[in-house]
Amino acid sequence: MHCRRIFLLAVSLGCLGTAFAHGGAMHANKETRPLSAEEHAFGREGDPKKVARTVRVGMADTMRFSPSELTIERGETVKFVVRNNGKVMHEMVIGTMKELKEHAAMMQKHPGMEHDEPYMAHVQPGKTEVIVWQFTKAGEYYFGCLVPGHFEAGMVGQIRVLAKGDRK
Ligand SMILES: [Cu+2]
Repeated sequence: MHCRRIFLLAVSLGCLGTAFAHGGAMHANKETRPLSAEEHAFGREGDPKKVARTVRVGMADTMRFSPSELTIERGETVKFVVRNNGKVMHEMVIGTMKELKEHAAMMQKHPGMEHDEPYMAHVQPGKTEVIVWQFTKAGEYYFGCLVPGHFEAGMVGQIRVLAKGDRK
């Protein structure tokens, strides 16, 4: 259902032409539009004014994120500064493993598909993008690169969200 919504979004954006291609002009939108109030299993879009932590994430053509394991406290608003150190396009998409798997499968089927959501960053080689996300629920979540083939090659990391007091 989630993926279907993204797909419909992609189709409608497709009509606007290529200016909205992957990682392009949509980011201007992202900065000026109001915060999304949409609740996901893994939280909601974070308010840039309430960032509690900044986490730098690197992406490489070895199909790895670094770091690939993150521990976050429930309620924290995290600013991810995502840098692509490679020579090909990479993405960071936050989600549950089920969502990421479904979405990766869809990206394989429709490689040119355009998608953008507050929990994604599409990063051109040598560039840096930002995601601000608030993790409202404790649990095990993931972040993956959904450029076709990358997730399947192991380009995935884990985010553990701990309830206060859980940290060992
Ligand atoms: Cu990638």
